[in-house]
Amino acid sequence: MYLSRFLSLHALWVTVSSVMQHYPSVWGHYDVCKTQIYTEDGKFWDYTACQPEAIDMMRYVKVNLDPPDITCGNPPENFCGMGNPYMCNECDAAIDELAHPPELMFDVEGRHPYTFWQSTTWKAYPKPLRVNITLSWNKTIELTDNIVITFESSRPDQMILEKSLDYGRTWQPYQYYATDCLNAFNMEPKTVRDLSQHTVLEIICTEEYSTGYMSNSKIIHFEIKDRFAFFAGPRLHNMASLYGQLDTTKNLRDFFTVTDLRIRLLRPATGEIYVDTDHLTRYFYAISDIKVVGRCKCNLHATGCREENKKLLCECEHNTTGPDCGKCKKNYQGRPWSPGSYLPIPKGTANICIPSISSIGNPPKFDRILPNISSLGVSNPNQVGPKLALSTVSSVQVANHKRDCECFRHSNRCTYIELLSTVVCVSCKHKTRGQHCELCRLGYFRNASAELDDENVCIECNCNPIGSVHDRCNEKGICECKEGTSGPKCDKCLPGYNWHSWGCQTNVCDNELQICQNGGTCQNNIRCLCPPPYSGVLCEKLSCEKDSQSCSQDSGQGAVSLQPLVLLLPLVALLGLSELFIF
Ligand SMILES: [Ca+2]
Repeated sequence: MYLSRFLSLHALWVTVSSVMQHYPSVWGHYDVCKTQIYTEDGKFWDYTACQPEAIDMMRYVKVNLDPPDITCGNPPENFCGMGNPYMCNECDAAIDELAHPPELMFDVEGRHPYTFWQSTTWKAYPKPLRVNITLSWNKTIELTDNIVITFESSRPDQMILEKSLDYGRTWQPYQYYATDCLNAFNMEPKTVRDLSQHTVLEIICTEEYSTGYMSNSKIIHFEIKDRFAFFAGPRLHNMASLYGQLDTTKNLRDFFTVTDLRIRLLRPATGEIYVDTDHLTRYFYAISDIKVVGRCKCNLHATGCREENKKLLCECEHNTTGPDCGKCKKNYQGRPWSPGSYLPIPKGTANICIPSISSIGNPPKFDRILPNISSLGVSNPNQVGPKLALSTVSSVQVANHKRDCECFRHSNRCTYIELLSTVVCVSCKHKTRGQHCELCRLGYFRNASAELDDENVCIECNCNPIGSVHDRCNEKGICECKEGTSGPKCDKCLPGYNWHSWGCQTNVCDNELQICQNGGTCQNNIRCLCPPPYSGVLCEKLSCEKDSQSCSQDSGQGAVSLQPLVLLLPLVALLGLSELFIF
Protein backbone atom coordinates (compact mmCIF):
# COMPACT_ATOMS: atom_id res chain seq x y z
CA MET A 1 0.00 0.00 0.00
CA TYR A 2 2.65 2.47 1.13
CA LEU A 3 4.97 1.28 -1.59
CA SER A 4 2.39 1.83 -4.31
CA ARG A 5 1.63 5.30 -2.95
CA PHE A 6 5.32 6.09 -2.88
CA LEU A 7 5.67 4.86 -6.43
CA SER A 8 2.69 6.95 -7.49
CA LEU A 9 4.13 10.07 -5.92
CA HIS A 10 7.46 9.32 -7.46
CA ALA A 11 5.86 8.95 -10.89
CA LEU A 12 4.03 12.24 -10.42
CA TRP A 13 7.27 13.98 -9.48
CA VAL A 14 8.98 12.48 -12.51
CA THR A 15 6.14 13.81 -14.66
CA VAL A 16 6.37 17.28 -13.16
CA SER A 17 10.17 17.32 -13.44
CA SER A 18 10.07 16.27 -17.06
CA VAL A 19 7.60 19.01 -17.85
CA MET A 20 9.88 21.52 -16.20
CA GLN A 21 12.82 20.29 -18.16
CA HIS A 22 10.93 20.64 -21.40
CA TYR A 23 10.28 24.31 -20.95
CA PRO A 24 12.89 26.02 -18.88
CA SER A 25 12.45 29.30 -20.67
CA VAL A 26 8.66 29.29 -20.46
CA TRP A 27 8.69 29.01 -16.73
CA GLY A 28 10.94 31.96 -16.19
CA HIS A 29 8.65 34.61 -17.62
CA TYR A 30 5.21 36.06 -17.04
CA ASP A 31 4.96 34.49 -13.61
CA VAL A 32 4.15 37.71 -11.76
CA CYS A 33 1.02 39.82 -12.32
CA LYS A 34 2.04 42.84 -10.28
CA THR A 35 4.94 44.16 -8.27
CA GLN A 36 4.92 46.86 -5.65
CA ILE A 37 7.49 49.52 -6.29
CA TYR A 38 8.57 52.37 -4.11
CA THR A 39 9.39 55.86 -5.33
CA GLU A 40 9.69 59.28 -3.76
CA ASP A 41 6.00 59.80 -4.50
CA GLY A 42 4.94 56.68 -2.63
CA LYS A 43 4.06 53.09 -3.33
CA PHE A 44 2.79 51.96 -6.71
CA TRP A 45 1.72 48.75 -8.34
CA ASP A 46 3.59 47.89 -11.48
CA TYR A 47 1.35 45.54 -13.46
CA THR A 48 2.75 42.99 -15.89
CA ALA A 49 1.38 40.28 -18.15
CA CYS A 50 1.20 36.93 -16.38
CA GLN A 51 0.11 33.36 -16.99
CA PRO A 52 -0.28 30.15 -14.99
CA GLU A 53 2.29 27.40 -15.02
CA ALA A 54 1.94 24.55 -17.45
CA ILE A 55 0.59 21.48 -15.66
CA ASP A 56 -0.58 17.94 -16.30
CA MET A 57 -4.05 18.68 -17.62
CA MET A 58 -5.21 15.08 -17.36
CA ARG A 59 -5.71 15.69 -13.64
CA TYR A 60 -8.69 17.86 -14.46
CA VAL A 61 -10.14 16.12 -17.49
CA LYS A 62 -13.59 14.63 -17.93
CA VAL A 63 -13.59 11.65 -20.28
CA ASN A 64 -16.52 10.49 -22.30
CA LEU A 65 -16.66 7.43 -24.53
CA ASP A 66 -18.95 6.98 -27.47
CA PRO A 67 -20.56 4.51 -27.84
CA PRO A 68 -20.90 4.38 -24.05
CA ASP A 69 -20.93 0.58 -23.86
CA ILE A 70 -17.76 0.15 -25.91
CA THR A 71 -15.54 -0.78 -22.94
CA CYS A 72 -14.83 -4.50 -22.77
CA GLY A 73 -15.96 -6.86 -19.99
CA ASN A 74 -19.73 -6.53 -19.93
CA PRO A 75 -20.39 -9.29 -20.70
CA PRO A 76 -16.98 -10.87 -20.06
CA GLU A 77 -15.04 -11.73 -23.19
CA ASN A 78 -11.72 -13.05 -24.34
CA PHE A 79 -9.18 -11.06 -26.30
CA CYS A 80 -6.09 -12.51 -27.91
CA GLY A 81 -2.66 -11.38 -28.98
CA MET A 82 -2.11 -9.87 -32.38
CA GLY A 83 0.94 -11.98 -33.07
CA ASN A 84 -0.45 -15.12 -31.51
CA PRO A 85 -4.22 -15.60 -31.77
CA TYR A 86 -4.08 -18.44 -29.29
CA MET A 87 -2.58 -16.40 -26.47
CA CYS A 88 -5.65 -14.95 -24.86
CA ASN A 89 -6.80 -13.08 -21.76
CA GLU A 90 -10.14 -12.26 -20.28
CA CYS A 91 -11.79 -8.88 -19.77
CA ASP A 92 -14.44 -8.83 -17.06
CA ALA A 93 -15.83 -5.54 -15.84
CA ALA A 94 -17.07 -7.15 -12.64
CA ILE A 95 -13.62 -8.24 -11.46
CA ASP A 96 -11.14 -5.46 -10.64
CA GLU A 97 -8.10 -7.35 -11.83
CA LEU A 98 -9.73 -8.13 -15.18
CA ALA A 99 -11.55 -4.83 -15.76
CA HIS A 100 -10.26 -2.09 -18.08
CA PRO A 101 -12.36 1.01 -17.41
CA PRO A 102 -11.63 4.39 -19.09
CA GLU A 103 -10.03 5.95 -15.99
CA LEU A 104 -7.04 3.64 -16.47
CA MET A 105 -6.07 5.86 -19.42
CA PHE A 106 -5.11 8.64 -17.05
CA ASP A 107 -4.26 7.05 -13.74
CA VAL A 108 -0.74 7.49 -12.46
CA GLU A 109 1.49 4.94 -14.12
CA GLY A 110 4.60 3.76 -12.38
CA ARG A 111 4.15 0.07 -12.21
CA HIS A 112 4.42 -2.65 -14.74
CA PRO A 113 2.37 -4.01 -16.40
CA TYR A 114 0.58 -0.81 -17.22
CA THR A 115 -3.06 -0.29 -16.46
CA PHE A 116 -5.18 0.38 -19.52
CA TRP A 117 -8.60 0.97 -20.92
CA GLN A 118 -9.75 -1.55 -23.52
CA SER A 119 -12.60 -1.67 -26.01
CA THR A 120 -14.67 -4.67 -26.93
CA THR A 121 -13.18 -6.81 -29.69
CA TRP A 122 -14.21 -6.53 -33.33
CA LYS A 123 -16.79 -9.28 -33.08
CA ALA A 124 -19.31 -7.35 -35.17
CA TYR A 125 -16.99 -7.24 -38.20
CA PRO A 126 -17.54 -6.08 -40.96
CA LYS A 127 -19.42 -3.35 -39.09
CA PRO A 128 -16.68 -0.84 -38.29
CA LEU A 129 -15.26 -0.83 -34.78
CA ARG A 130 -15.20 2.85 -33.93
CA VAL A 131 -14.74 4.68 -30.66
CA ASN A 132 -14.74 8.39 -29.85
CA ILE A 133 -12.85 9.32 -26.72
CA THR A 134 -13.68 12.89 -25.75
CA LEU A 135 -11.53 14.76 -23.25
CA SER A 136 -13.27 17.84 -21.83
CA TRP A 137 -11.93 20.48 -19.50
CA ASN A 138 -14.88 22.85 -19.47
CA LYS A 139 -12.17 25.51 -19.61
CA THR A 140 -10.04 26.98 -22.35
CA ILE A 141 -6.52 25.65 -22.11
CA GLU A 142 -3.33 26.37 -24.00
CA LEU A 143 -1.28 23.33 -24.93
CA THR A 144 2.42 23.63 -24.14
CA ASP A 145 3.74 20.12 -24.79
CA ASN A 146 3.08 17.20 -27.09
CA ILE A 147 -0.12 15.24 -26.69
CA VAL A 148 1.06 11.68 -26.14
CA ILE A 149 -1.24 8.66 -26.42
CA THR A 150 0.26 5.34 -25.38
CA PHE A 151 -1.46 2.25 -26.69
CA GLU A 152 -1.42 -1.12 -25.02
CA SER A 153 -2.79 -2.71 -28.17
CA SER A 154 -1.17 -2.06 -31.50
CA ARG A 155 -1.67 1.48 -32.73
CA PRO A 156 -4.82 1.90 -34.83
CA ASP A 157 -4.80 1.70 -38.60
CA GLN A 158 -6.90 4.85 -38.80
CA MET A 159 -7.38 7.58 -36.28
CA ILE A 160 -8.23 11.30 -36.20
CA LEU A 161 -7.34 13.65 -33.39
CA GLU A 162 -9.81 16.51 -33.23
CA LYS A 163 -10.12 19.67 -31.17
CA SER A 164 -12.88 21.98 -30.09
CA LEU A 165 -12.62 25.56 -28.99
CA ASP A 166 -16.27 25.94 -28.03
CA TYR A 167 -16.82 23.24 -25.41
CA GLY A 168 -17.61 20.51 -27.92
CA ARG A 169 -20.18 22.32 -30.05
CA THR A 170 -17.97 22.30 -33.14
CA TRP A 171 -14.92 20.21 -33.95
CA GLN A 172 -11.93 20.64 -36.24
CA PRO A 173 -9.38 17.97 -37.16
CA TYR A 174 -5.99 18.38 -35.49
CA GLN A 175 -4.14 15.54 -37.16
CA TYR A 176 -4.90 12.40 -39.17
CA TYR A 177 -3.10 9.14 -38.45
CA ALA A 178 -3.15 6.13 -40.78
CA THR A 179 -1.04 3.27 -42.05
CA ASP A 180 -2.04 4.48 -45.52
CA CYS A 181 -3.05 8.17 -45.58
CA LEU A 182 -4.00 8.22 -49.24
CA ASN A 183 -6.26 5.20 -48.91
CA ALA A 184 -7.80 6.16 -45.59
CA PHE A 185 -8.23 9.94 -45.91
CA ASN A 186 -7.20 10.73 -49.48
CA MET A 187 -4.32 12.77 -48.12
CA GLU A 188 -0.63 12.71 -48.98
CA PRO A 189 1.33 11.46 -45.98
CA LYS A 190 3.42 14.11 -44.26
CA THR A 191 5.26 14.62 -41.04
CA VAL A 192 5.53 17.78 -38.97
CA ARG A 193 9.10 18.12 -40.23
CA ASP A 194 7.68 18.78 -43.71
CA LEU A 195 6.03 21.93 -42.38
CA SER A 196 7.52 25.40 -41.91
CA GLN A 197 6.70 28.68 -40.17
CA HIS A 198 4.35 29.50 -43.02
CA THR A 199 2.55 26.15 -43.12
CA VAL A 200 2.59 25.38 -39.42
CA LEU A 201 -1.20 25.52 -39.20
CA GLU A 202 -1.68 22.95 -41.94
CA ILE A 203 -3.58 19.84 -40.88
CA ILE A 204 -1.64 16.80 -41.99
CA CYS A 205 -2.05 13.06 -42.22
CA THR A 206 0.92 11.15 -40.85
CA GLU A 207 1.91 7.51 -41.23
CA GLU A 208 4.69 7.95 -38.71
CA TYR A 209 2.75 6.47 -35.83
CA SER A 210 0.88 3.71 -37.56
CA THR A 211 3.60 1.43 -38.77
CA GLY A 212 1.74 -1.79 -38.25
CA TYR A 213 1.61 -4.26 -35.41
CA MET A 214 5.20 -5.43 -35.80
CA SER A 215 6.51 -2.11 -34.55
CA ASN A 216 7.51 -2.03 -30.92
CA SER A 217 6.45 1.55 -30.49
CA LYS A 218 3.04 2.05 -29.01
CA ILE A 219 3.06 5.82 -28.86
CA ILE A 220 1.23 8.41 -30.90
CA HIS A 221 2.21 12.08 -30.70
CA PHE A 222 0.58 15.30 -31.62
CA GLU A 223 3.65 17.45 -31.96
CA ILE A 224 3.26 20.76 -30.16
CA LYS A 225 6.96 21.27 -29.49
CA ASP A 226 8.00 20.66 -33.08
CA ARG A 227 5.55 23.34 -34.13
CA PHE A 228 6.84 25.73 -31.45
CA ALA A 229 10.34 25.06 -32.75
CA PHE A 230 9.56 26.79 -36.05
CA PHE A 231 9.54 30.04 -34.05
CA ALA A 232 11.60 29.31 -30.97
CA GLY A 233 14.41 27.27 -32.54
CA PRO A 234 15.01 23.53 -32.29
CA ARG A 235 15.78 23.59 -28.57
CA LEU A 236 13.07 26.16 -27.84
CA HIS A 237 15.63 28.59 -26.49
CA ASN A 238 14.11 31.60 -28.16
CA MET A 239 10.68 31.49 -26.59
CA ALA A 240 10.51 35.28 -26.89
CA SER A 241 10.19 34.88 -30.62
CA LEU A 242 7.35 32.39 -30.19
CA TYR A 243 5.58 34.65 -27.72
CA GLY A 244 5.94 37.54 -30.13
CA GLN A 245 4.29 35.47 -32.87
CA LEU A 246 1.54 34.21 -30.55
CA ASP A 247 0.81 37.78 -29.56
CA THR A 248 0.38 39.07 -33.06
CA THR A 249 -1.14 36.05 -34.82
CA LYS A 250 -4.53 35.05 -33.46
CA ASN A 251 -4.76 31.94 -35.67
CA LEU A 252 -1.50 30.65 -34.27
CA ARG A 253 -2.63 31.28 -30.71
CA ASP A 254 -5.95 29.58 -31.35
CA PHE A 255 -4.21 26.62 -32.96
CA PHE A 256 -2.69 25.63 -29.63
CA THR A 257 -5.83 26.46 -27.65
CA VAL A 258 -8.58 23.93 -26.89
CA THR A 259 -11.50 23.30 -24.59
CA ASP A 260 -11.87 19.67 -25.66
CA LEU A 261 -9.95 17.01 -27.55
CA ARG A 262 -11.48 14.04 -29.31
CA ILE A 263 -9.63 10.89 -30.27
CA ARG A 264 -11.55 9.18 -33.02
CA LEU A 265 -10.45 5.57 -33.33
CA LEU A 266 -11.73 4.50 -36.75
CA ARG A 267 -10.09 1.15 -37.46
CA PRO A 268 -8.02 -1.07 -35.17
CA ALA A 269 -4.65 -2.42 -36.20
CA THR A 270 -5.05 -5.52 -38.28
CA GLY A 271 -1.44 -6.17 -39.15
CA GLU A 272 -2.29 -7.15 -42.70
CA ILE A 273 -4.52 -6.04 -45.53
CA TYR A 274 -7.24 -8.57 -44.87
CA VAL A 275 -9.01 -9.02 -41.58
CA ASP A 276 -8.72 -12.56 -40.21
CA THR A 277 -12.42 -13.22 -39.62
CA ASP A 278 -11.63 -16.47 -37.79
CA HIS A 279 -9.86 -14.61 -35.03
CA LEU A 280 -11.73 -11.33 -34.52
CA THR A 281 -10.77 -11.34 -30.84
CA ARG A 282 -7.33 -10.08 -31.99
CA TYR A 283 -8.76 -6.72 -33.02
CA PHE A 284 -9.52 -4.08 -30.40
CA TYR A 285 -8.19 -0.81 -28.98
CA ALA A 286 -6.37 -0.53 -25.71
CA ILE A 287 -4.84 2.71 -24.34
CA SER A 288 -2.70 2.79 -21.22
CA ASP A 289 -1.97 6.51 -20.98
CA ILE A 290 -2.85 9.91 -22.40
CA LYS A 291 -0.72 12.97 -21.64
CA VAL A 292 -1.94 16.48 -22.15
CA VAL A 293 0.18 19.28 -20.74
CA GLY A 294 -0.96 22.86 -20.87
CA ARG A 295 -1.99 25.87 -18.92
CA CYS A 296 -5.28 27.53 -18.19
CA LYS A 297 -5.92 30.29 -20.65
CA CYS A 298 -6.29 33.41 -18.52
CA ASN A 299 -5.60 36.04 -21.17
CA LEU A 300 -2.35 36.95 -19.39
CA HIS A 301 -4.28 38.19 -16.37
CA ALA A 302 -3.55 35.39 -13.86
CA THR A 303 -0.81 33.15 -12.58
CA GLY A 304 -3.17 30.80 -10.79
CA CYS A 305 -5.87 28.40 -11.88
CA ARG A 306 -7.90 26.53 -9.27
CA GLU A 307 -10.53 23.83 -9.35
CA GLU A 308 -13.87 24.85 -7.91
CA ASN A 309 -16.85 22.52 -8.06
CA LYS A 310 -14.91 20.37 -10.52
CA LYS A 311 -14.37 23.32 -12.80
CA LEU A 312 -11.11 25.07 -13.51
CA LEU A 313 -11.14 28.81 -12.96
CA CYS A 314 -8.41 31.39 -13.45
CA GLU A 315 -7.55 33.35 -10.31
CA CYS A 316 -7.87 36.66 -12.10
CA GLU A 317 -5.78 39.74 -11.36
CA HIS A 318 -5.68 43.15 -13.06
CA ASN A 319 -9.32 43.79 -12.03
CA THR A 320 -10.56 41.14 -14.44
CA THR A 321 -13.00 38.30 -13.85
CA GLY A 322 -14.59 35.30 -15.56
CA PRO A 323 -13.28 31.76 -16.05
CA ASP A 324 -10.66 33.01 -18.52
CA CYS A 325 -10.34 36.54 -16.99
CA GLY A 326 -12.19 37.53 -20.14
CA LYS A 327 -13.94 40.62 -18.84
CA CYS A 328 -13.54 43.53 -16.46
CA LYS A 329 -14.84 43.27 -12.93
CA LYS A 330 -17.94 45.20 -12.05
CA ASN A 331 -16.93 48.75 -11.21
CA TYR A 332 -13.78 48.40 -13.27
CA GLN A 333 -15.13 49.18 -16.68
CA GLY A 334 -13.48 52.52 -17.20
CA ARG A 335 -12.22 51.27 -20.54
CA PRO A 336 -12.92 48.19 -22.67
CA TRP A 337 -11.48 44.87 -21.52
CA SER A 338 -8.35 43.78 -23.32
CA PRO A 339 -6.15 40.69 -22.96
CA GLY A 340 -2.63 41.16 -21.69
CA SER A 341 0.15 41.13 -24.20
CA TYR A 342 3.45 39.21 -24.27
CA LEU A 343 4.98 42.32 -25.77
CA PRO A 344 7.24 44.04 -25.08
CA ILE A 345 9.45 41.09 -24.11
CA PRO A 346 10.09 40.09 -21.36
CA LYS A 347 7.45 41.60 -19.06
CA GLY A 348 4.67 42.22 -21.52
CA THR A 349 1.78 44.62 -21.02
CA ALA A 350 -0.91 44.02 -18.41
CA ASN A 351 -3.75 46.05 -19.97
CA ILE A 352 -5.51 46.13 -16.63
CA CYS A 353 -9.12 47.16 -16.19
CA ILE A 354 -9.51 50.59 -14.64
CA PRO A 355 -12.26 51.80 -12.32
CA SER A 356 -15.48 52.98 -13.87
CA ILE A 357 -17.34 55.96 -12.51
CA SER A 358 -19.83 53.66 -10.83
CA SER A 359 -17.07 52.58 -8.48
CA ILE A 360 -16.33 55.97 -7.07
CA GLY A 361 -18.30 55.20 -3.90
CA ASN A 362 -16.01 52.22 -3.37
CA PRO A 363 -12.51 53.51 -3.77
CA PRO A 364 -10.29 51.10 -5.66
CA LYS A 365 -8.00 48.93 -3.63
CA PHE A 366 -4.84 50.16 -5.22
CA ASP A 367 -3.27 53.52 -4.50
CA ARG A 368 -2.50 54.58 -7.98
CA ILE A 369 -1.92 53.01 -11.32
CA LEU A 370 1.23 53.48 -13.29
CA PRO A 371 1.44 54.92 -15.78
CA ASN A 372 -1.69 55.59 -17.71
CA ILE A 373 -4.67 56.73 -15.76
CA SER A 374 -5.70 60.36 -15.95
CA SER A 375 -7.09 62.33 -13.09
CA LEU A 376 -9.94 64.73 -13.20
CA GLY A 377 -9.01 68.09 -14.57
CA VAL A 378 -5.62 67.04 -15.86
CA SER A 379 -6.88 66.62 -19.30
CA ASN A 380 -5.83 63.77 -21.44
CA PRO A 381 -8.38 63.59 -24.22
CA ASN A 382 -7.44 59.99 -25.07
CA GLN A 383 -8.51 58.57 -21.76
CA VAL A 384 -11.68 58.55 -19.78
CA GLY A 385 -10.57 57.84 -16.29
CA PRO A 386 -12.20 58.80 -13.02
CA LYS A 387 -10.49 60.74 -10.33
CA LEU A 388 -9.58 58.23 -7.71
CA ALA A 389 -10.15 60.48 -4.74
CA LEU A 390 -13.85 61.15 -5.29
CA SER A 391 -14.98 59.12 -2.35
CA THR A 392 -17.75 61.43 -1.21
CA VAL A 393 -20.08 60.71 -4.11
CA SER A 394 -22.50 57.88 -3.59
CA SER A 395 -22.10 54.71 -5.58
CA VAL A 396 -24.06 54.30 -8.76
CA GLN A 397 -25.26 50.77 -9.19
CA VAL A 398 -25.09 49.45 -12.70
CA ALA A 399 -28.38 47.69 -13.27
CA ASN A 400 -29.44 48.41 -16.81
CA HIS A 401 -28.74 50.82 -19.59
CA LYS A 402 -31.34 53.31 -18.49
CA ARG A 403 -30.06 53.47 -14.95
CA ASP A 404 -26.54 53.63 -16.32
CA CYS A 405 -27.38 57.03 -17.82
CA GLU A 406 -25.87 58.80 -14.83
CA CYS A 407 -24.49 62.16 -15.86
CA PHE A 408 -24.42 63.98 -12.51
CA ARG A 409 -27.09 66.40 -13.72
CA HIS A 410 -24.87 67.76 -16.44
CA SER A 411 -26.85 65.98 -19.15
CA ASN A 412 -30.00 63.95 -19.45
CA ARG A 413 -29.04 62.13 -22.61
CA CYS A 414 -27.01 58.97 -23.07
CA THR A 415 -25.99 56.74 -25.91
CA TYR A 416 -25.20 53.04 -25.79
CA ILE A 417 -21.97 52.06 -27.54
CA GLU A 418 -22.46 48.44 -28.47
CA LEU A 419 -18.84 47.81 -29.33
CA LEU A 420 -17.78 48.73 -25.82
CA SER A 421 -20.98 47.49 -24.12
CA THR A 422 -21.16 50.75 -22.32
CA VAL A 423 -23.42 53.74 -21.84
CA VAL A 424 -21.99 57.20 -22.44
CA CYS A 425 -23.46 60.61 -21.60
CA VAL A 426 -23.78 63.01 -24.52
CA SER A 427 -23.77 66.84 -24.58
CA CYS A 428 -22.30 67.28 -21.12
CA LYS A 429 -22.91 70.86 -19.90
CA HIS A 430 -21.25 73.03 -17.26
CA LYS A 431 -17.80 72.53 -18.84
CA THR A 432 -17.83 68.80 -18.08
CA ARG A 433 -17.00 65.82 -20.22
CA GLY A 434 -16.46 62.05 -19.88
CA GLN A 435 -18.55 58.92 -19.89
CA HIS A 436 -20.65 60.23 -17.01
CA CYS A 437 -19.82 63.95 -17.39
CA GLU A 438 -17.54 63.34 -14.45
CA LEU A 439 -14.47 65.05 -15.90
CA CYS A 440 -13.73 68.68 -16.65
CA ARG A 441 -13.21 69.92 -20.17
CA LEU A 442 -9.80 70.99 -21.38
CA GLY A 443 -8.90 74.29 -19.75
CA TYR A 444 -11.01 73.62 -16.64
CA PHE A 445 -10.31 71.93 -13.33
CA ARG A 446 -12.33 70.31 -10.60
CA ASN A 447 -13.75 72.60 -7.95
CA ALA A 448 -12.74 70.73 -4.81
CA SER A 449 -15.45 72.34 -2.69
CA ALA A 450 -18.28 71.47 -5.07
CA GLU A 451 -20.11 68.14 -5.39
CA LEU A 452 -19.82 66.32 -8.66
CA ASP A 453 -23.36 67.32 -9.66
CA ASP A 454 -22.81 71.01 -8.90
CA GLU A 455 -23.10 73.41 -11.82
CA ASN A 456 -19.83 74.97 -10.73
CA VAL A 457 -17.92 71.72 -10.49
CA CYS A 458 -15.47 72.85 -13.15
CA ILE A 459 -13.52 76.08 -12.86
CA GLU A 460 -11.63 77.71 -15.70
CA CYS A 461 -7.87 77.24 -15.42
CA ASN A 462 -7.37 80.86 -16.45
CA CYS A 463 -3.72 80.33 -17.35
CA ASN A 464 -1.93 83.45 -18.53
CA PRO A 465 -1.83 83.00 -22.30
CA ILE A 466 1.64 84.56 -22.57
CA GLY A 467 3.29 82.95 -19.56
CA SER A 468 1.89 79.40 -19.81
CA VAL A 469 2.67 76.55 -22.16
CA HIS A 470 -1.02 75.84 -22.84
CA ASP A 471 -4.39 76.64 -21.36
CA ARG A 472 -4.69 73.44 -19.30
CA CYS A 473 -3.99 73.03 -15.59
CA ASN A 474 -3.71 70.29 -13.02
CA GLU A 475 -6.31 69.21 -10.47
CA LYS A 476 -5.41 72.18 -8.26
CA GLY A 477 -5.74 74.70 -11.07
CA ILE A 478 -2.01 75.16 -11.46
CA CYS A 479 -0.85 75.95 -14.98
CA GLU A 480 2.29 74.78 -16.75
CA CYS A 481 4.64 77.76 -17.12
CA LYS A 482 7.14 78.70 -19.77
CA GLU A 483 10.78 79.19 -18.84
CA GLY A 484 11.31 82.13 -16.52
CA THR A 485 7.62 82.30 -15.61
CA SER A 486 6.03 81.35 -12.30
CA GLY A 487 2.87 81.61 -10.26
CA PRO A 488 -0.19 79.35 -10.32
CA LYS A 489 -1.41 81.08 -13.46
CA CYS A 490 2.08 81.73 -14.90
CA ASP A 491 1.68 85.49 -14.72
CA LYS A 492 4.81 86.25 -12.69
CA CYS A 493 8.52 86.17 -13.47
CA LEU A 494 11.23 84.26 -11.65
CA PRO A 495 14.13 86.31 -10.14
CA GLY A 496 16.48 87.40 -12.92
CA TYR A 497 13.59 87.61 -15.38
CA ASN A 498 11.36 90.52 -16.31
CA TRP A 499 7.91 90.63 -17.79
CA HIS A 500 7.69 91.90 -21.34
CA SER A 501 4.95 91.84 -23.90
CA TRP A 502 6.20 88.39 -25.01
CA GLY A 503 6.52 86.96 -21.52
CA CYS A 504 9.33 86.70 -18.98
CA GLN A 505 12.79 87.36 -20.38
CA THR A 506 16.19 87.21 -18.73
CA ASN A 507 17.51 90.59 -17.64
CA VAL A 508 20.15 91.97 -19.98
CA CYS A 509 21.09 94.65 -17.49
CA ASP A 510 20.09 95.75 -14.04
CA ASN A 511 21.41 97.86 -11.24
CA GLU A 512 22.96 95.03 -9.25
CA LEU A 513 24.95 92.42 -11.14
CA GLN A 514 24.72 93.36 -14.78
CA ILE A 515 25.47 97.05 -14.62
CA CYS A 516 25.87 99.05 -17.83
CA GLN A 517 29.49 100.24 -18.07
CA ASN A 518 31.20 103.42 -19.23
CA GLY A 519 28.26 105.62 -18.28
CA GLY A 520 25.60 103.55 -20.06
CA THR A 521 22.07 103.41 -18.65
CA CYS A 522 19.88 100.33 -18.31
CA GLN A 523 16.62 100.67 -20.16
CA ASN A 524 13.78 98.37 -18.98
CA ASN A 525 16.34 95.69 -18.09
CA ILE A 526 16.58 94.71 -21.74
CA ARG A 527 19.31 96.96 -23.13
CA CYS A 528 22.06 99.39 -22.17
CA LEU A 529 21.96 102.81 -23.78
CA CYS A 530 25.68 103.51 -24.43
CA PRO A 531 27.27 106.95 -24.75
CA PRO A 532 29.62 107.32 -27.77
CA PRO A 533 32.14 105.89 -28.55
CA TYR A 534 31.04 102.85 -26.48
CA SER A 535 29.03 99.90 -27.64
CA GLY A 536 28.40 96.25 -26.69
CA VAL A 537 25.70 94.68 -24.56
CA LEU A 538 26.96 96.43 -21.42
CA CYS A 539 28.72 99.31 -23.26
CA GLU A 540 31.99 97.53 -22.58
CA LYS A 541 33.54 98.12 -26.04
CA LEU A 542 34.89 101.10 -27.79
CA SER A 543 33.32 101.68 -31.17
CA CYS A 544 36.05 101.12 -33.83
CA GLU A 545 34.17 101.89 -37.01
CA LYS A 546 35.31 105.49 -37.50
CA ASP A 547 38.43 105.80 -35.47
CA SER A 548 40.55 102.65 -35.74
CA GLN A 549 43.37 104.29 -33.78
CA SER A 550 41.20 104.54 -30.70
CA CYS A 551 40.53 100.78 -30.81
CA SER A 552 44.07 99.56 -31.19
CA GLN A 553 44.98 100.15 -27.59
CA ASP A 554 42.11 98.15 -26.16
CA SER A 555 41.92 95.51 -28.84
CA GLY A 556 45.38 94.23 -27.96
CA GLN A 557 48.55 93.73 -29.98
CA GLY A 558 47.88 90.12 -30.75
CA ALA A 559 45.17 90.74 -33.28
CA VAL A 560 47.22 93.28 -35.21
CA SER A 561 50.50 91.40 -35.21
CA LEU A 562 48.86 88.19 -36.35
CA GLN A 563 47.40 89.68 -39.47
CA PRO A 564 50.50 89.48 -41.76
CA LEU A 565 51.10 85.87 -40.71
CA VAL A 566 47.48 84.86 -41.46
CA LEU A 567 47.76 86.46 -44.88
CA LEU A 568 51.04 84.64 -45.55
CA LEU A 569 49.80 81.14 -44.79
CA PRO A 570 47.86 80.42 -48.03
CA LEU A 571 50.85 81.65 -50.00
CA VAL A 572 53.22 79.36 -48.10
CA ALA A 573 50.94 76.40 -48.71
CA LEU A 574 50.77 77.24 -52.40
CA LEU A 575 54.52 77.33 -52.77
CA GLY A 576 55.06 74.15 -50.78
CA LEU A 577 57.32 75.99 -48.39
CA SER A 578 55.71 74.83 -45.20
CA GLU A 579 58.85 72.93 -44.16
CA LEU A 580 60.56 76.28 -43.85
CA PHE A 581 58.24 77.18 -40.98
CA ILE A 582 58.48 75.22 -37.82
CA PHE A 583 55.48 75.87 -35.59
CA1 LIG B 1 -2.83 3.64 -17.15
